[in-house]
Amino acid sequence: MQYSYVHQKIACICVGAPGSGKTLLLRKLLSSTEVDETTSSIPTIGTSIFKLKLKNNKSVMIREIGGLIAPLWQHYYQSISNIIFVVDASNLCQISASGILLYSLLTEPELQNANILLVLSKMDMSYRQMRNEALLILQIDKLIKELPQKIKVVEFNAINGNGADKILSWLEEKDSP
Ligand SMILES: Nc1nc2c(ncn2[C@@H]2O[C@H](COP(=O)(O)OP(=O)(O)O)[C@@H](O)[C@H]2O)c(=O)[nH]1
Ligand SMILES: [Mg+2]
Repeated sequence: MQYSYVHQKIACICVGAPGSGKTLLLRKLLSSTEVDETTSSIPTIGTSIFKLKLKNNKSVMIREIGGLIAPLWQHYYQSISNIIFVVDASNLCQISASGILLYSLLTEPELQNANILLVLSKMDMSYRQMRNEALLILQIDKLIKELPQKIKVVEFNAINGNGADKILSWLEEKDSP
């Protein structure tokens, strides 16, 4: 399934458990203006598309796919080379659920050559020990060593936008042919 929008192909998807922070992350990347943190966002049912401006007049289309339709994610994998996987670093109770979603995504035959950006979100509500714990539970070091995909980890705080520059640089790097 190839989706075309304004003559541009979607090459990146943003996935993660419900409430992990995907919509707020993409909204924050979309606009450098402050996002009102008191507005609670509505869980994404289905998918939404974000067009982000990159350097050199380039742009990238990113499809957010809600965690509530995780069983349907696989229908959106075709021609996807970059995946942003969001994990809520402030909620370790949900981390194993995220792990299951991440592992099943990483074993998809269509995604063996994909670049994965693992975003630890809500870093304003997390702390170093929790972040380390999250990476340990997900066994990220092992995944990086043993899997064919290139996996990069970044931390993100939607309240002050810390980490947005790293995510944009990753998108710029992966977008260039
Ligand atoms: N404190 C804090 N809250 C966040 C952050 N990112 C998301 N949230 C909140 O977490 C909830 C779920 O976020 P949302 O982006 O809708 O998650 P999605 O279901 O993955 O799209 C919302 O109430 C957001 O305001 C963050 O970095 N810090
Ligand atoms: Mg959402």
